[in-house]
Amino acid sequence: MAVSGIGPYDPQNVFARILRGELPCKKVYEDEYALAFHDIAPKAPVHVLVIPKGAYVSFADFSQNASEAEITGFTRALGTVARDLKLETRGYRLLSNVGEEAGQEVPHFHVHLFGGKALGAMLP
Ligand code: DGP
Repeated sequence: MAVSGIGPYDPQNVFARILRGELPCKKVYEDEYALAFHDIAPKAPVHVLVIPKGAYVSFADFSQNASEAEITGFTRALGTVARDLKLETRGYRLLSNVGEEAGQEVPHFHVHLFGGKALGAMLP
């Protein structure tokens, strides 16, 4: 079920549990600010989720409440993951669902990184 993109952070959400090492993930990148791992149900040949280490429900929360260091560090990590996965030549897509109407399911801010095929026109 989709979640609200704002509101209190649930420390038991699956990405919080992955960050704490309580659940496994196929990690592709980690630094002080971000963790990136393969989506459990990939929608493209490359489908990676990039999440901040801080406790933010959604982009709405992160963009307003994260520190400048966290925002910079996370943004830099996103680009680094795309570069490390060699997606820069052919291109890639970043997407973040925020809240119920966007279909956000996991209430820890995450950016989907898609690539590895022609992705076509962006749909709403
Ligand atoms: P969203 O709808 O934007 O909240 O997307 C959540 C994504 O998270 C969805 O593509 C499936 C993925 N996902 C959910 N649970 C897990 C999990 O336990 N491990 C991994 N790797 N991905 C998960």
